[in-house]
Formats: sequence, structure tokens, C-alpha cells
Amino acid sequence: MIVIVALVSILAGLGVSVAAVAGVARGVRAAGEQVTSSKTAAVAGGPVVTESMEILTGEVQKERHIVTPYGAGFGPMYTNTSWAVHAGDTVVIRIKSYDDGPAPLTGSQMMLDQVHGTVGGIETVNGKPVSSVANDDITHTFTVPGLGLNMAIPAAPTGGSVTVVARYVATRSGTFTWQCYAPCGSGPNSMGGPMSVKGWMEGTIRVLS
Ligand SMILES: [Cu+2]
Repeated sequence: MIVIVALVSILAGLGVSVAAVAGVARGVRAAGEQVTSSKTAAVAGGPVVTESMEILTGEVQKERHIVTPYGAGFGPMYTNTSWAVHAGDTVVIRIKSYDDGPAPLTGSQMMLDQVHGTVGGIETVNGKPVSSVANDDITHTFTVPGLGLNMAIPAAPTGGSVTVVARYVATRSGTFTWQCYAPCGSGPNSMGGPMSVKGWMEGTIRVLS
């Protein structure tokens, strides 16, 4: 029951915030198209900043000699999981994933196959704009309920990577938790293993005023 209540509040939060963000996004799109990456270019009164994250599989962790408390090569993990931006910034969120194993969303969380709260309501997958990802192809999500933001991460080709990019205009200041809602872990309901390791499939975004 607790899970259901929590989920309903997450979904309600997304719906409300998407409507709030949509108005901002429309105003930003035309100016934003001319800006690729810069910390000083003004868009909607704020600079453009880039936050790059990766999703590393156990194999890539081994290649990079990343040893976790659980040993080398233990499940997928996000990098750069906590970051801070300023209200008014246009944040380019770039997520490069090496994970080729889908973890389709189930139940009410299936709505997280839709991109929410980004500029234009889209993300790009290897440069191609999309507003959703086929659920069978989803490996992870980058979901910030308090900001109404959701990105869906599709499977990478085996041995390769996929890059998902979206723009987000930070309008609300505060500290927000993000989480992956795809059942990408191990054990019961695939919510064990990586999904239960602090800092692997969740983190904190601070929007400074
Ligand atoms: Cu995940």
C-alpha cells in the first residue's frame, strides 16, 4: 500500500509540474536552438550549463577499474549522480549509457516511457528527437518527481553506447531527489542489487536561487 501511495504522488507530481514547465519551455525553444554548449550564452535570462552522466555496466566498471563495495562489475550504476545548477539555467542533461539489457516499466510506472518536463517535451537519442521510448526497449529512467522531469533511457547496442540528451530549464529552487524507476536491479521485483545501492540509481539535484 505504501508503494502505491508513493507512486500516485509521484505521478501526480509529474502531471502538475509538466503543465507548469510547458509554458516556460515554449518560450525558450526558439532562442535555445542557436546555443549548443556554453556557460555564458544567455537563454531566457540564464546561462546554458551541461551535466554529463553515464550509466556504467559491470563490464565497463571492470574496464575502468572501478571497484565498488560489492566488488568489480556489480550491475549498472549512474555516474555524476548529484549536481547543482542555478534557477534560470538551461541545463543540458547528457546521459551516455552502455547498458544493453532492457528493464521494461510495469504497472503505473509505464507512463515513464514518456519524456516529461524537458524543453519541447523531447529528448534526443543519438541525436534523433523523440517524445517517448518503447517500453520494451527501456533500460533506465532519469526521473525527478519534484521537478516534473522524466527522461527514458533506451538500450544501448551490445558492446556500444547510446547517448540521450535533453534540455531542462530550472525554474524552481530547492533540493530534489531523482531516481531510476525501471526495475533494473536484481532479486525480488528487480529492486535489489544496484537499485538498492545508495547513489547508484538515485541522487540529488540542487537548484540554487
Ligand atoms: Cu536503473
